[in-house]
Order: sequence, then C-alpha cells, then structure tokens
Amino acid sequence: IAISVSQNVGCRTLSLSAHVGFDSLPDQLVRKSIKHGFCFNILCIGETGIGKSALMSSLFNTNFDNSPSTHFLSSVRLRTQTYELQESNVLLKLTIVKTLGFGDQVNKADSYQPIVDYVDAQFEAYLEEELKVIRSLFSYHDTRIHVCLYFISPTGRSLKTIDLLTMRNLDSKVNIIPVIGKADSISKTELQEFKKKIMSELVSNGIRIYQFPTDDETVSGINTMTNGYLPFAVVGSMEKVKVGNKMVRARQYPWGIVKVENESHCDTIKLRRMLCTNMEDLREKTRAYYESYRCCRLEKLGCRDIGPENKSIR
Ligand SMILES: Nc1nc2c(ncn2[C@@H]2O[C@H](COP(=O)(O)OP(=O)(O)O)[C@@H](O)[C@H]2O)c(=O)[nH]1
Ligand SMILES: *[C@@H]1O[C@H](CO)[C@@H](O)[C@H](O)[C@H]1NC(C)=O
Ligand SMILES: *[C@@H]1O[C@H](CO)[C@@H](O)[C@H](O)[C@H]1NC(C)=O
Ligand SMILES: [Mg+2]
Repeated sequence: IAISVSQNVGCRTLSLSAHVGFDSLPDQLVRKSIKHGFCFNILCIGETGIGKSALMSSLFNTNFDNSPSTHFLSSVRLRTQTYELQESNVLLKLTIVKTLGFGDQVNKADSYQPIVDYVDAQFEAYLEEELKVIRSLFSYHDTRIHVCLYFISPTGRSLKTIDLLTMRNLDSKVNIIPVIGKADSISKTELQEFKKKIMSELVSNGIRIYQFPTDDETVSGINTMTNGYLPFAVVGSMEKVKVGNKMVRARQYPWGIVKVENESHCDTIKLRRMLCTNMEDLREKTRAYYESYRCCRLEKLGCRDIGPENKSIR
C-alpha cells in the first residue's frame, strides 16, 4: 500500500490539441445532485415562546405544523420534524429540530446536556453507517446538524448564564448563528447597543460563532457586510395581513404593522438570504466538525494511521 505523494512530483502538465469532453464533468455533477436532492438540518434553541416556530414558518414561506408547547416539562427535550420542500426542480429534505422546555426548569445548569447529546448522537449514527461493511451512505438520511439558530431573549441587557453555557458547549460541534427573537419588542437605538453588547460578551467568553465566509470573491462583499449584522434581529409571524392589495406576512399592532419581509423592520430576510446562499458552506463546515468527532472516536477505539517507517502519525 505504498501510494506516496512522490508519484505526483513527476507528473507533467500537457495541453490538449483538441476538445476531449471531460469539461462536462461539472454538469454531470450538477445533474446528479439535483436528481438526488439535498438535505439540510436546522437546530433551533431557545426558551418556550421565543418565536422558534413562527420564525421557521416565516423563513421557509410555509406554515409548518405547529403545536404550542408548555412551560412544565421536567427536562429539556428535542422535537424533530422532517419535511420535503421543492423549489423549481430542486428538492430539499429539511429537518427542523426544536428544543422543548428550554429554560423552564428551576435548575438550568444541565439544560445544554440533552442538546449536546443529540448533536453527538447524529455524528455517531453517521459514523456507524460509515463503519458498516456494506454501507449505503448515498441513500443514508444524514441527520447531522448543519446550523444551530440560538434565540436570545430581547431583554436589551445581556446574555444569560444558560446562553453562555449552552453556546460554549456546542461551539466545537455545530455552526452557531445567534439571533435575537421577537426583536420587534426592542427599540431601534436600543437594538444597536444590544447587538454590540452580545457580540462583545461572546468574544470575552471565547464563544466561536459561525462567520459567513469571506474568501470567495463572489460573496465576500455581502458576507463581510452581513457578519456586521450579527446577531440577526428576527421577527416571525404565522399570519398574513392585507397591505394595499397584497397579503404579506406581518404582525399587526394597534399602532402599526411589522412586516417580516421588510429589511428596515427586521433582519429575518437577511437571515433567510444568508442561510440560502451559504448552505453549502454550512454543510462543509459540518463535515469538518464531524471529522474531529470521528477522529476522537476512532482514536478511542485504538485506531491509528501508520506513516512511513512504521511510525504512527499524531
Ligand atoms: N412580538 C413578537 N411575537 C412573536 C414573534 N414570533 C412569535 N411570536 C409570538 O410568540 C408566541 C410564541 O411563538 P412560537 O413561535 O410558538 O414560539 P416557540 O415556543 O419558540 O415555538 C406566539 O403567540 C407568537 O405569535 C415575534 O417575532 N415577535
Ligand atoms: C419598509 O418599511 C419602511 C419603513 O416603514 C417603508 O418606508 C418602506 O416603504 C417599506 N418597504 C416595503 C417594500 O414595504
Ligand atoms: C510495526 O510496528 C508494530 C507495533 O509498533 C509491530 O508489531 C510491527 O511488527 C511493525 N511492522 C513492521 C513491518 O515493522
Ligand atoms: Mg414551537
């Protein structure tokens, strides 16, 4: 098994004198992926009633079946729902995982544990499939979490201990995007201060959140700008309100209307745009988190890579 890098050293670059046809490879890849469909898994963490269900329905322009949860669970639980969505000819298998009873117990010290266990369990399931003798990774329903939306309460003050603890225990396993839920309850000037405060608290507590990638020049401009909007101030709604002669998703109050899809009212539309344009990056980063999970697990099982001269690597 002596395939070594040195084979590439003697590799010559040649130019073709006429068209051969392997430049159609990317198109073949696109066709195959479209036929197979895509999957994307979102984890929503936030206290009961912060607007998780309303935001998900607003983001995907549909009303997901939704039963309101109670404040009286004795521990945090997770609810998983999988949907098939189609837009033009692209199929998306979307899994939404939401916390139930988060922040409702008197003792919140262990609230993060069921969530961490869930994220790990999805990595473990994938690893088990990978290690099977006869494996079917292509048709396997990948349930690894691609993005975690962490809902911060619109208190205007600071992050709570439960927020810091939960994000710190998850930031090495999953892409975290912090959002301020029910952001229509904070005034415009307070919101800017609140955002700055949250970001500085995340930094001072050493919590790594997802940064939209800025190395690809087609998206670097917009992504740099969007990184500046974090955490997104989101508003969701299950209802549509008639404005002019159109029905728009909005929240109606005695004094006016908050439109979910108006960028000067909230960041919901920014969040949707960024999730969609960076889906592949989120999936790629998830594979990297999985690699480190896999590495730890295999090392514990006693597996080791052997380099030249029979020495183990790392
Ligand atoms: N003010 C305000 N209320 C919201 C918002 N999103 C949801 N709500 C309301 O908050 C309540 C709980 O929302 P829901 O989405 O079920 O919260 P969940 O328990 O986190 O899933 C409902 O009455 C919603 O109408 C929001 O962005 N702003
Ligand atoms: C968005 O909201 C602003 C402020 O309320 C308003 O001036 C603007 O016309 C709205 N845009 C749309 C497309 O509704
Ligand atoms: C490689 O090392 C292992 C243990 O360190 C040893 O059992 C094995 O005989 C070695 N193989 C060779 C080819 O040197
Ligand atoms: Mg809900």
